Amino acid sequence: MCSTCGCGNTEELLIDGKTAIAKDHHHEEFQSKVVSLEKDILSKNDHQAHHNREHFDSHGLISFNLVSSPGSGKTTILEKTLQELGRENNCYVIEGDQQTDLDAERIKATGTSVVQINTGKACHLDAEMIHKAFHRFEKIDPGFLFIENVGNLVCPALFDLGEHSRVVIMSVTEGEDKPLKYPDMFSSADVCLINKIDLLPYLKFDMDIAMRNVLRTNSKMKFFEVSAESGEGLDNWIASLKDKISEPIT
Ligand SMILES: Nc1nc2c(ncn2[C@@H]2O[C@H](COP(=O)(O)OP(=O)(O)O)[C@@H](O)[C@H]2O)c(=O)[nH]1
Ligand SMILES: [Mg+2]
Repeated sequence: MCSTCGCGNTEELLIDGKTAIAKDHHHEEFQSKVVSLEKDILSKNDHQAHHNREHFDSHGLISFNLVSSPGSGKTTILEKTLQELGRENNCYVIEGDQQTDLDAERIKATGTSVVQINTGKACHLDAEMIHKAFHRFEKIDPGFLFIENVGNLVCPALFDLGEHSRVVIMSVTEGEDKPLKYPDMFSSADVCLINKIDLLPYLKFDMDIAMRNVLRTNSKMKFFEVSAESGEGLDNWIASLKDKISEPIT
């Protein structure tokens, strides 16, 4: 169970394909306490996220929250993106993982300023963690801030970090059905990178079905088909980032 958002508290049983929820008195009382606690946590988070966004704006930073299941390629995409984007732009990265600074080390190797957050038992980053991490950068100039969230398609959907854009990454090895199974993550994002397209010849993955499934949760989603391994498609993604520098921050 997640120690922060209490996400393990909802009990739904699937019996013969139908959802059955235990309805005894104690359960309902417990559920209403959980709901009010969650509302409290989320409204505090939204308040802090609003503050973070103002802070990023005042520093001239465009911020991205990268979310995905573990292993979809968030760090590899970031490494490749920073190698190109970092040539002419200031880039900053906040790394989120339950344990280790392995990803921060990978980002540091690209020459980018990076701060690692270890969330311990928690399965997502929240706005307060980002606020504290942001103050650990020695110097901030206008440019790009990338936040790599904890690998998890569930809880990070609930927590606004103050980002300007939420980027969900799904890789072709995960199957086309993930947007249907984890709709909150896809409906809360505005950009979807479909990664590992170099592996398509070896898989049954159907790109049209995958995109249709994403669009069912979010009809406005903007797609990039990429391979962080071969570099295919990354130029379009990076060009879209460069375009943002000339757009007013919304
Ligand atoms: N074939 C292939 N492997 C990839 C690609 N992107 C990432 N990987 C591999 O997938 C694994 C997980 O990548 P990583 O970036 O650490 O994922 P994260 O957990 O989302 O940060 C690593 O072994 C990467 O080398 C890709 O485009 N194609
Ligand atoms: Mg990673």
